[in-house]
Amino acid sequence: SVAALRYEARAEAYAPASAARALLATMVRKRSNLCVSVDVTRAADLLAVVAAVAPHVCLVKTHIDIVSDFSDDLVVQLQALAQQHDFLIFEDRKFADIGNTVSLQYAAGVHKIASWSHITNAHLVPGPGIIDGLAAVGEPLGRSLLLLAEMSSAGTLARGEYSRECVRAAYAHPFVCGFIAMHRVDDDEAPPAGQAKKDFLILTPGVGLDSTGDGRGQQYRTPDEVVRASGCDVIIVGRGIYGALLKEGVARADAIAEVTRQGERYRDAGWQAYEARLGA
Ligand code: 5FU
Repeated sequence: SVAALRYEARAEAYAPASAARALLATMVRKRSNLCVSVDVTRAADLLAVVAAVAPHVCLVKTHIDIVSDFSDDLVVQLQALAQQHDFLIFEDRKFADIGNTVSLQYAAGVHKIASWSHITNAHLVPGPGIIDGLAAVGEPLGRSLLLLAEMSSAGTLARGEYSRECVRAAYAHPFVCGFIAMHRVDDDEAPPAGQAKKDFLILTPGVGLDSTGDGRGQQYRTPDEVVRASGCDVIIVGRGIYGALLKEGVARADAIAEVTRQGERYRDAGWQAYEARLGA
């Protein structure tokens, strides 16, 4: 399993210009396998959270369609922060339509996701044409795609044979660099005949140190369970980091300071779990 290898040893498995390789290099430089998920609805809050945790993260995950006051300027400012603090951007768009439609959704519309998001993701429900549609837009730009092989939510239908089908599709399309998954799904499926085992990145949401769920189906595990015990590569943490900003009666400066503290805490926990995995 690639889980036994250091991140730096795995970078060469990916095309030199690909987002996946850039992400591994960033993880090594910053000693961070933490992706912050910033699910706030105001542009100013999004930028404030990102600025507060930027030194501690390798990746910033957005749901750009929840930002009520979205403008192109938000993207410009997010990109400036990415440059300044050395992180990549992952729009968690979860594409799920036919190839032709997802090409348009990825390239055009209000958000023009492909123009700024290094990594995005898709469901395999429509079949492999969705990968071709996204690759037509993203591959020339050096973008990379994750397939949702599993989800963190209770009762998810993405499991078993469906998850293995995602691994098979990933072997067939070099645009796919890995998976959203809860464990090393790529170890569950042998490579296609005549092909060597490939390196895939596993990015894992549903990570929290202080809570086991949110009452709406989200299920949290600790960085140690996710990275050391389950062999995943990147922890994705949302409310565990920016939660203070949602609390009534907390002064904004205090909330922002807490965001920084939590970012540091999850970065340390994620990296410790990775070091423990290598030492095992
Ligand atoms: F694909 C998935 C999944 O299986 N679970 C998730 O929670 C994505 N997510 C996203 O990760 C979800 O849409 C949120 O953006 C984020 C988790 O946020 P939390 O605040 O840490 O629960």
